[in-house]
Amino acid sequence: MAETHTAICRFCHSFCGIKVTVEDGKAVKVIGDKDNPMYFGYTCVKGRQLPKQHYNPERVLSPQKRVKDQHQRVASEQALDEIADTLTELIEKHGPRSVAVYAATYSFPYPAGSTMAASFMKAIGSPMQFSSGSIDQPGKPVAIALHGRWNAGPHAFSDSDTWMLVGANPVVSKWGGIPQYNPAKRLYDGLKRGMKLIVIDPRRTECAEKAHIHLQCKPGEDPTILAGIANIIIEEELYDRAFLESDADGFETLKEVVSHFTPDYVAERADVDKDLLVEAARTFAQAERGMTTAGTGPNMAPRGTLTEYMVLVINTLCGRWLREGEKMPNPFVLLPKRHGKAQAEPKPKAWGYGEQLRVRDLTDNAGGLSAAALADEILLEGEGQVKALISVGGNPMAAWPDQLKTYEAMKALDLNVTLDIKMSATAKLADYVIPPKLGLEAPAISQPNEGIWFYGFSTGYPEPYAMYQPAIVEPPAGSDLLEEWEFFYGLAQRMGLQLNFAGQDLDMVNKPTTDDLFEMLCTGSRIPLDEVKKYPHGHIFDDPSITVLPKDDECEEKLDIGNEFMMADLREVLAEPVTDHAGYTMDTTYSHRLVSRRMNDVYNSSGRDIPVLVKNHQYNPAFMNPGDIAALGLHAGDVVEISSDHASILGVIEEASDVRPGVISMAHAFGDAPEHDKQVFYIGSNTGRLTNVEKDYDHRTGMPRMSAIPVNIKRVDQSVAAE
Ligand SMILES: Nc1nc2c(c(=O)[nH]1)N[C@H]1C(S)=C(S)[C@@H](COP(=O)(O)OP(=O)(O)OC[C@H]3O[C@@H](n4cnc5c(=O)[nH]c(N)nc54)[C@H](O)[C@@H]3O)O[C@H]1N2
Ligand SMILES: Nc1nc2c(c(=O)[nH]1)N[C@H]1C(S)=C(S)[C@@H](COP(=O)(O)OP(=O)(O)OC[C@H]3O[C@@H](n4cnc5c(=O)[nH]c(N)nc54)[C@H](O)[C@@H]3O)O[C@H]1N2
Ligand code: SF4
Ligand SMILES: [Mo]
Repeated sequence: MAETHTAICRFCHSFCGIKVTVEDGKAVKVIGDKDNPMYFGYTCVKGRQLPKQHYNPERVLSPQKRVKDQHQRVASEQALDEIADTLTELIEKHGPRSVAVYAATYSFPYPAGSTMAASFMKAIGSPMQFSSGSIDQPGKPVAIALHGRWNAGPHAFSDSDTWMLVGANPVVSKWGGIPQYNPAKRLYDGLKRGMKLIVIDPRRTECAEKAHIHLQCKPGEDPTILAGIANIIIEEELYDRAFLESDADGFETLKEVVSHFTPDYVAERADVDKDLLVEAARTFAQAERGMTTAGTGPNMAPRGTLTEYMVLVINTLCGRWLREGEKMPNPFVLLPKRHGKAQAEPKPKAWGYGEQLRVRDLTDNAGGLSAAALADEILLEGEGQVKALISVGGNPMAAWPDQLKTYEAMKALDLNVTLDIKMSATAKLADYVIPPKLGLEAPAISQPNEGIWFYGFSTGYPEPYAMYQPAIVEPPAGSDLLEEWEFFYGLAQRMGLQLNFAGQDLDMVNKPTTDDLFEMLCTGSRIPLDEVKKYPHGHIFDDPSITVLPKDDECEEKLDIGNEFMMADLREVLAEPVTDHAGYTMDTTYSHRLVSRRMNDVYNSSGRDIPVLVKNHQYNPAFMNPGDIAALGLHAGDVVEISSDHASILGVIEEASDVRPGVISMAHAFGDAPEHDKQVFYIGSNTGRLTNVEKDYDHRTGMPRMSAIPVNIKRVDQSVAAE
């Protein structure tokens, strides 16, 4: 018999409200839930494949242990016993720092898992906690630490009359500025209202198509462009003088430094039309409301922190922060009530604290310990060497920069454990693969999408929305699955550890349920979880009485738009020769710049085992401008070698008139270990291999150059892709 349940899609971080048809205990169909007040019935092609994901023949349904290069089924109890023993031994011999956790993409939708992983690490005393956020946009939190956070938050998208997207494509990625909850509809509504969208991107993206102004710039020149925009705003006195006087420091310093970024200089350096640049600055600054936000593109190009800082500077110049008496767009639901004040918060330390990594003088920082240094930490012998790695919902072999180094690191580990649903490129090298329950098999809460408020600015639900979902189907018969939190709890039990979860000591004898843990995560929430559970379609728990409070009398804190480190970085940019196409190293021996991008049908390395999602592309094409392809004597479908100064990968050429000349646009997280390179038409290739983690990296966050990578392209004998 068929029944319908509402649920939260956890294929991606967007958490769409969906309706799932369940027949004979199995999910058979997913559609959008029109009664959901946040998503209005939206789903994407990935979400509609949840049944295929859950019942994928390739899905790992019981723990796997590697015995002489073969993986064998092992009972979860036994896997936990053995892993706990090995960890105990390693900690006794090498200390707790020898154990590292990498909590990645699929930690986000499972907050009990990520919190339990952190509790476990605390209990063993290891500071080596890494997340994929550190190879994503670590410059965001670091820039906020330097500039300061406006306690009440930014202008909302819903009543803005302009928005500027810098290297983000939210319509596809559900990230980067437009609230990621049916962003296409939100953008459509905004444009209909008259919103002026500005996009800065070397590609004419789905968002750029809709933009009032598109600056199709050279990649890697975002600090230059944003400094140029700040300069125009200052020169033309388009800034919010009153706000700057009351709430910002550093105006005169900023003014002096950006004065060198004249429209002529920026136009030449970033190769954008000068008049269009000036129009972009005016359009943004002359509007009443709206933010500038940046995505992964410029964050992965050199100087991501500086880009994020200049984004904040432009917003502050224009006073785009909520003021006293305005309605708080989202005072939170499943988190304690947020009653913002119209003031800057005290600035936390941005870097130089906490754990010191053994390479590149990196420390803990507001963006977290750098996962780009984790392979080094595994390979570098000596005191403190990382011997055990637990990856939670991540795929280092697909996603870490410098894949060949990562490959060596994965093999060098004494204990390599991954919690994954499939035999990923990382799982194939792991000692243990622990498969978890999937999204429809375990309860869910929307709380993580509230929590990302603290990660960036202008992220998270634009209204106080929340939803809970119980488990709606049983895992496949005969499977032996652990939720992510159960894995860490099971280890702790065996290792005799007392875990503290979200501030409370856990009962280490009587195992809690996922719902118990959710209750703990929601302690002190503005709306009790039980209340949220009453609304199967999700609900907006509005309270118009929650308005922005006035500034505290004693508050002297200000936003800093002339931070000394960032101004020094801008001066460094100025000192570079204009002929440099993309950042640090003046090098004209490379003809192209490879830039990052997302593809709609897959999610990082996920989705490639689901036929409908790879019907267009099993691989990640090397998208290039048709003019460039012709100039190089190439044709669509040709296999080429793409070489950086660090490594080479194969690519399959595809024509894309939306890509700027001089640029190759290619998605990440494809490919596998080097012995599979020839299968480029089936598995694509790994762009991460082109990155050198030791060069052109951000000295505060460790973020290496993962976009705007100088490369050369060479046609190769097509038989290299023979298999
Ligand atoms: N060159 C280059 N490198 C990049 C990027 C880039 O643009 N260019 N982007 C970076 C960014 S932004 C990020 S966030 C990282 C991503 O880095 P990672 O998170 O390390 O990579 P993913 O491919 O998302 O890995 C997710 C893994 O989780 C598994 N999985 C799927 N569903 C579940 C589940 O329900 N539970 C569990 N436990 N596992 C599940 C998938 O099978 C997959 O193996 O990559 C970064 N690397
Ligand atoms: N369908 C789908 N959705 C996803 C993902 C996915 O793999 N597939 N991944 C998820 C993840 S992990 C994340 S972090 C988010 C990221 O979300 P976004 O940041 O929106 O990611 P992209 O869509 O890649 O958009 C980045 C844009 O930056 C541009 N770009 C590249 N280099 C530069 C540069 O130097 N300067 C400028 N100005 N632009 C540049 C690219 O052309 C691209 O259009 O998306 C998430 N959503
Ligand atoms: S955007 Fe697609 S994959 Fe992401 S939550 Fe929504 S339906 Fe699921
Ligand atoms: Mo990401």
